[in-house]
This record gives sequence, structure tokens and C-alpha cells, in this order.
Amino acid sequence: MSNLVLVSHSNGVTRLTLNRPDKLNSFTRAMHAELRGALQAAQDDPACRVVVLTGAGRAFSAGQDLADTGAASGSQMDAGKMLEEAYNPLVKLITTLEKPIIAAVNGVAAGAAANIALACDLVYAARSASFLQAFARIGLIPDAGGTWVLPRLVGPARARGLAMLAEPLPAPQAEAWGLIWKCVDDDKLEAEVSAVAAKLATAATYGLALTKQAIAASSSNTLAQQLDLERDLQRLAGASPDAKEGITAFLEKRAPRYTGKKS
Ligand code: T3D
Repeated sequence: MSNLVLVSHSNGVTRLTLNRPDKLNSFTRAMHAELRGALQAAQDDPACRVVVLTGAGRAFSAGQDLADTGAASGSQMDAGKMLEEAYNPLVKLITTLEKPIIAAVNGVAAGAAANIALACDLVYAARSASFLQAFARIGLIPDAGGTWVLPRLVGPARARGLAMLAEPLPAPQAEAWGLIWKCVDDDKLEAEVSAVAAKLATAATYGLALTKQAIAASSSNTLAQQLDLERDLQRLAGASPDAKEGITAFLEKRAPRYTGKKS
């Protein structure tokens, strides 16, 4: 490990910081491997109840490190291989993580990094940050789930505009369009994300994981299929110790003490 991703743990919160600030935290294969390892460790660690993903320095991330693509060497670039081996597993890991993951977008999020942020459950962005589907500038198409998530979040007209014009979308407009959860003043980002992470670190984690699963499935389900899925997942949630605790605490007029455990 060479600290391309800084990892810290505190009170149930695992904080992952992309750490190549001189190259705007752009993704190399090595950084991908570290991030996947850190996410898998967070998944496997029962003490971790929520993950925060952010960037060191002035950017969240500039997406793929363009010096690490092979394009400049004159050799034929296989961009699909990079997706297959690095970006697609990463997006799948984020979207199936059985605990909430918050993107704290501290500066520009460009290319695949914009879509990695959008794969997270809650996206907080500093007011000065922006989201840039940079791909068209270099003859590529939006990846890391961009062509899937953009039309779903902002509709096809805005998705095409963002993808084809490749202009930065300022964080306040991203919030107004419903692309992200919240845009906050730059000097409040850290405190606001820490507060929401602390709240989620004491929440009913298993219920949140099932919620995430249900919302993800909704985009390809009919209403009837979704109702069936809600029945099945609610059965699991209802059998969890946290649901018992939540209802008991309500009836006893006290704050619940959730463990986050499945059973
Ligand atoms: O095969 C495959 O890999 C397919 C997968 C593709 C996935 C993708 O993500 S494709 C999209 C890749 N990203 C981009 O095209 C964005 C490139 N970067 C930019 O357009 C700009 O850097 C920004 C708009 C993000 C920020 O601009 P600015 O002016 O604030 O910063 P800068 O001066 O351009 O960058 C600062 C340094 O970071 C600079 O290095 P230097 O000159 O100081 O040594 C710059 O070269 C470096 N940098 C920024 N982005 C990248 C990068 N180096 C490598 N790769 C980058 N993506």
C-alpha cells in the first residue's frame, strides 16, 4: 500500500480520502486497487457503519489518470478493459455496499470520478465544486455508470447536454437539478458531512442496506415486482434486532440503541 487512499476510522465512520492531490486525485490502477481493498474492508468490518469518500487537496478527483491509459504511448488503448477490470467492479462495490456511503465532493469531480460520486448513496458537494462529464472532450463516452445514472437523476435532455457539451455543472445547479443531495458552503462541508455520518453510524444499518437494495432495484422493476420485493425485504428488516429495538424504543418513549446487526 502506498497511501493513494487514506483510511481512518472513528466512532463507526470509515473515511476514505483519494490521495494524489498533485494530479487532482486522478485514478491509476494502483489507486483503484487500494480503494477496492478499503471498501471491501469497510464492508467486512462490523464496526464500520458508514463510509465517507472524499478527495485530498482542491479536487474530489479528475477521473482516469490520462497518463495511465496507454493512449500516449502510441499503442492501441483498450478502454473497455479498464472499465471491466477497474471502474465497473468499483461502481458495483459502492452500489452494493451494505452500509451507507457518502460522497463529500470537496472540489471538481471529473470524468469517471463524477459518476463514482453519483454512485454513492448521499452526495454532498462544496459550493465551489463542480461535476464535469469530461469524456466528450477526449472522444470517450460517459462511463462508471454515467449513462445509467444521469438520465435517471436529471432526465435524458439534461443527461445529453451534460455528456455532449462536457461543461462543468456547478454544485448549486447540481443540487437544483436533483443530481446530488446537498450543496453546502465550502467551509461547512466537513462539519456537515461529519454530522450526517455520525447520525448514520448509529442508525439501523441493516434496514438502510435493504432500503438501498430496494431503491436500486426499482429502476428495472414494475410496480408489482417492486411491491413483492418490498414485502420480501420488509420481512427481513422486520425480523432484525434493530426493528424490534426501534419499535420497543418508540413505545417506551426513549431513543433507540441500534446495533446495525442483521440478526
Ligand atoms: O481507458 C480508460 O481509462 C477509460 C476510462 C476513462 C474514465 C475517465 O475518467 S475519462 C476522463 C478523464 N478525465 C478528464 O478528462 C479530466 C482531465 N482534467 C481536466 O480536464 C482538468 O484537470 C480539470 C477540469 C479536472 C481541472 O482543471 P484545472 O485547471 O483546475 O487543473 P489542471 O491544471 O488541469 O490539473 C492540475 C494537475 O493535475 C495537472 O498536472 P501538472 O501539469 O500540474 O503536473 C494536470 O495535468 C493533472 N491532471 C488533471 N486531471 C488529470 C491530470 N493528470 C492525469 N489525468 C487526469 N485526468
